[in-house]
This record gives sequence, C-alpha cells and structure tokens, in this order.
Amino acid sequence: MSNRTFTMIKPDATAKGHTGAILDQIIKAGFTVKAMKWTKLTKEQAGAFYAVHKERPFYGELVDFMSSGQIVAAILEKDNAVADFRKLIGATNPAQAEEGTIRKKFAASVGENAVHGSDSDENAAIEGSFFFSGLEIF
Ligand code: ABT
Ligand code: MG
Repeated sequence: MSNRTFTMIKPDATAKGHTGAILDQIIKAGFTVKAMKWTKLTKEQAGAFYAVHKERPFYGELVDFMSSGQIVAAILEKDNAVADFRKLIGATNPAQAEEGTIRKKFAASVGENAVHGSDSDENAAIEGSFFFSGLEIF
C-alpha cells in the first residue's frame, strides 16, 4: 500500500475563494504536501486527464468544466492516503456526502464537486506524474 494520493482543487472551488479553507482542512487532517502547483488545464489536458471517462455521458461537460478555470494540483502524503483522503472529501455527489466533509461544505453538485481525490494507489501515481516531474516532488 502506498502512502501517497493526488488531489485537485477544482475550478468551482478556486473561483469561490475556498482554496485556503480546503487546504487548511487537508493539512489539519494530517496530510503533508509533497508537491503543489496552481495552474489551469487546457481542454486537451483535461480530456487526457479524464480519458478513463471518455465513454461516459458526462465526459464533455466534465472536460469543459475542468478547463474552465484555475485549479490547484497536489501530491499528498499520509498513512493510507488514498482511502483516508476519499473519506475526507466525501461522496462524489455532495448531497450524499457526510457532514463535515470537504464536498459537503464546499461543493454545489456532482458535476462541480470542489475537489478530486485519486481512487487507487495506481491512479495516484499516474495522476501525480501527469502534473509533476520528479524534480518537483519532495
Ligand atoms: P473525481 O475525484 O473528480 O474523480 O470524482 P469521483 O472519483 O468522486 O467520481 P467519478 B465517478 O470519478 O467522477 C469523475 C468526474 O465526473 C463527474 N461526474 C460523475 C458527473 O459529472 N456526473 C456523474 O454522473 C458522475 C458519476 C464528477 C467528477 N468530477 N468532476 N469534476
Ligand atoms: Mg474519480
């Protein structure tokens, strides 16, 4: 089991000014930042990042949304990082997310749900290397 995960604070959350509060909650939950950048994805980059969802009906909207504004991408470290981080952010649909989770507090809808968290150790490594070179990771 790896101790790292990958996250993005999504365009809805950066636009609403929630970046600081979300990072604060992540760090207070015991995650250490191993790499971080504030950036904006092109449509092509967002499409490539979410290529696993290519056949899903929401793919076009997802790519438009994820390239619509600024994001913060980060690699995070903690024991049991992938599972613990998904617990911290809550269910994909904020309406079903537990009280106190990041999505419950900051997300508006399933399509614009404030944060991303990797769903496996394998994807955490793939997603981390999508954004960061070895030189940028502590
Ligand atoms: P991500 O952390 O963004 O991957 O979300 P999560 O893993 O919780 O959920 P998945 B299933 O991976 O959703 C990927 C993105 O697609 C959006 N989505 C998902 C919809 O817009 N409609 C849907 O019906 C579903 C299932 C939510 C996710 N986010 N964005 N941005
Ligand atoms: Mg996912």
